[in-house]
This record gives sequence, structure tokens and C-alpha cells, in this order.
Amino acid sequence: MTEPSVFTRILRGEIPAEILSETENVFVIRDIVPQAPLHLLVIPKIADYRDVTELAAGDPALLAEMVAVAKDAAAEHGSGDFRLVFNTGSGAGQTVFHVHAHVLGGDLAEGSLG
Ligand code: DGP
Repeated sequence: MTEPSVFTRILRGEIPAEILSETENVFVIRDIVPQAPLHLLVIPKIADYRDVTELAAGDPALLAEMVAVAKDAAAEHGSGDFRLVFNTGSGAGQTVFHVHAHVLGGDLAEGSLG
């Protein structure tokens, strides 16, 4: 049996974290190592999907719900504008293999990828 992810342990209350908001399927916390003035994590409650590619193939409605929750959280905790990042694979910096979206907000226009 694989170990529960850090996010599952947060959801169970085994690791302290403030749950900022939640729906039936998704919850939102602040990243412990913020990389932007606003840095939230949107996380499915189920740990069945390791990354966004698995989630998109297996449950696209849950992925859409994550995006909707990210939008609401960025509006509630920031300006409403945000960058959504899914690190996918250890070579891309993924460290927790329980799919999650980074919601980055603040004054990010200078660092735009576009
Ligand atoms: P990634 O590198 O994309 O797998 O992002 C995992 C993020 O999870 C990383 O930015 C730090 C965050 N994180 C890891 N452990 C904890 C924790 O115990 N609490 C909180 N709030 N965030 C955590």
C-alpha cells in the first residue's frame, strides 16, 4: 500500500493547514513555500490521479471543477487575475504526486511567460 500524500494527510487533519475553502470534491490551502504574493493550491480530495495528464484523461469534470475553484479563490484572496500551474513530473519540479494546481497571483505581469 502506498503512503497517503501530504495533501491527503492535511485533509484528514493529520498535518495542520488552514483549509481556505472546499467543495464536495476539491479543497484550497496556501502553499507552505509561497512563490508569489498569492500562492494557493487547489487539490482534489481523491488522490487517484498523480498529475494533470492523468486527471484530464480520467475525470475531466473534476479538472474543470478545479479551474472553477481556482477562479473563485483568486477572486476571494487576490485581484482575480492568476496564473495556473500544474507541475508535471519530477523534472518539472513536481514533488507531490497527488494532482494539484498552483494558483499564483499578485503583480506577475513582468514575469509573464507570454
Ligand atoms: P509541486 O512541486 O508542484 O509538487 O508542489 C507541491 C507543493 O506543496 C509545494 O509548492 C509545497 C507544498 N507543500 C508541501 N508540503 C506542504 C504542507 O505540509 N503544507 C502546505 N500548505 N503546502 C505544502
